[in-house]
Amino acid sequence: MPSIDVCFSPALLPLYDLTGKIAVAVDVLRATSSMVTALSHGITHIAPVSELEACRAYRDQGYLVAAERDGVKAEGFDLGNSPFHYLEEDRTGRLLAITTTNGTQAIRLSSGADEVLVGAFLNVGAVADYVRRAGKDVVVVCAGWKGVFNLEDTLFAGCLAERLAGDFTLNHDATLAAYHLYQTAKADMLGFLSQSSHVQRLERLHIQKDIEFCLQEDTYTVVPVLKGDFLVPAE
Ligand code: 3SL
Repeated sequence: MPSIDVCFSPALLPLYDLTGKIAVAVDVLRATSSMVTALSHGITHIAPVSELEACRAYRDQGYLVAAERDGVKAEGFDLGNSPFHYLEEDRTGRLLAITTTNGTQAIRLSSGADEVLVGAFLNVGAVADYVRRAGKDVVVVCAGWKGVFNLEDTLFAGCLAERLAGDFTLNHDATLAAYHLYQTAKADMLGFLSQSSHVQRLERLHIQKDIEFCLQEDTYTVVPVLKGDFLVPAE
């Protein structure tokens, strides 16, 4: 039976062997939630980029360019990092390049895996179906915050573990911790996360509606998969 493991921060990735495995990169608040929303609302592909300048350079090729640092839209970009950028305006047929503080780094740093998927609560059921069909070991790569643990990505890992229980073994300590945390939190995730550092950071920036949106499960069925430098919807 394949297993699901959890890497609590990209800084811990050197301790994980991703060979032959599927990495599910997650940054619930808000990078991977925004990407899932973008691909569900007409963006055709996404370039996840680590550096601001490299991201901005995509504009010359006709891309929308999005950038966030410390929760705030970076100067000189079209968009920041809110899922509502793709809900409140029609972006059909556009290409997107995006760089964020943690999420895009987690995706790039997962590239040693056989496949890199992008997960969020918004598409957790679709991700579960995809990896169940693939039948390979899974590592959830939590984006965390600047190298350290965060609660919201860990809750996603626990939620995915719950969806996969019975078909995947959960017997890694990190997975068991995430699973049990999710059991405690799932009835009221917003309440559970209310004292967490990134929720407080986003609330200081008055982004409450993004938090509530990103904590919804199974809104979308798209599974973004990294093909070369680009995230595209899985077939
Ligand atoms: O760290 C990241 O990649 C972002 O998702 C952070 S924020 O939610 O846009 O502040």
